[in-house]
Amino acid sequence: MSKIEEIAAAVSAGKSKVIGGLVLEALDAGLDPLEILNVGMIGAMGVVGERFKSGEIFVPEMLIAARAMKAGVEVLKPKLSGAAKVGLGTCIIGTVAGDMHDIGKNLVSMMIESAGFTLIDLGVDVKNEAFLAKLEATPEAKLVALSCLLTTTMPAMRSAVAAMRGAGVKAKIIVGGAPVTQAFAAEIGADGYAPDAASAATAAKGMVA
Ligand code: B1M
Repeated sequence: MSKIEEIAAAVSAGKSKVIGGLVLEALDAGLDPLEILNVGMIGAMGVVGERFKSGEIFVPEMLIAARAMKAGVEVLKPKLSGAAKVGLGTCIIGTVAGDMHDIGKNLVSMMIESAGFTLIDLGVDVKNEAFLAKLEATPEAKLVALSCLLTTTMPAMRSAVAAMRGAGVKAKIIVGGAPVTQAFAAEIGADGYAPDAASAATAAKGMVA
């Protein structure tokens, strides 16, 4: 079994205690941190999702796999995030109301922060009122980043963008997450969309330039 396969197996089996060591071994062996993340960890979460969909595993197993992924990302973090050279302004990020998924959002946070933004992370299940209150308290914010992982919370994303537009928020809005598409982003009036964390950082930089 290759090191990447070992990492993927540990993530999908939810082995939080061993994942850090495996990631370190993979880094020591010269493997690319992005390959470890994309193929080893994100790939494994895809498999976990498929197993859940087919009824092979249930929510607790998804949860322990998520914990293992988070433990692995912690070890990988220093290798993925570079030191920001410029201050691009403040970005407020959150997963929309009703949605508890945060692994993708956390990766986006990490990449946006290392691109040079000051990050305010409101966490998961963020209600429109919480976004608006933080925007009011942070009028200098240049960007709002919204994540959603469920088709059932896509309406909450639409509602969040509408609430911000209704309140006259000046900050640009970028959206993303597994069910979100460029077409949906345009339809709900977001300023930007990105399919993954690395392109979210690139898009974010372009949006405030
Ligand atoms: Co959930 N879940 N889950 N889950 N979960 C999915 C999303 C699902 C696809 C699984 C499946 O059925 N195949 C499915 C959604 C189906 C759908 O909507 N069509 C699903 C379901 C149904 C549910 C529940 C409803 C299950 C239940 O209770 N019956 C429930 C909902 C809870 C809620 O939110 N209200 C639920 C719960 C959970 C857990 C809590 C157990 C756990 C989350 C733990 C956590 O996040 N702390 C969990 C997990 C782990 C998953 C899967 C297996 C993995 C998600 C993940 O972290 N992926 C997922 C299946 C899958 O993704 N294939 C699944 C890795 C992560 C890096 O990817 O988040 O997509 P992702 O982020 C990507 C991109 O999307 C993008 O960048 C990242 C990559 O670089 N991105 C952005 C994300 N946000 C962005 C923002 C941007 C730009 C890009 O700009 C701002």
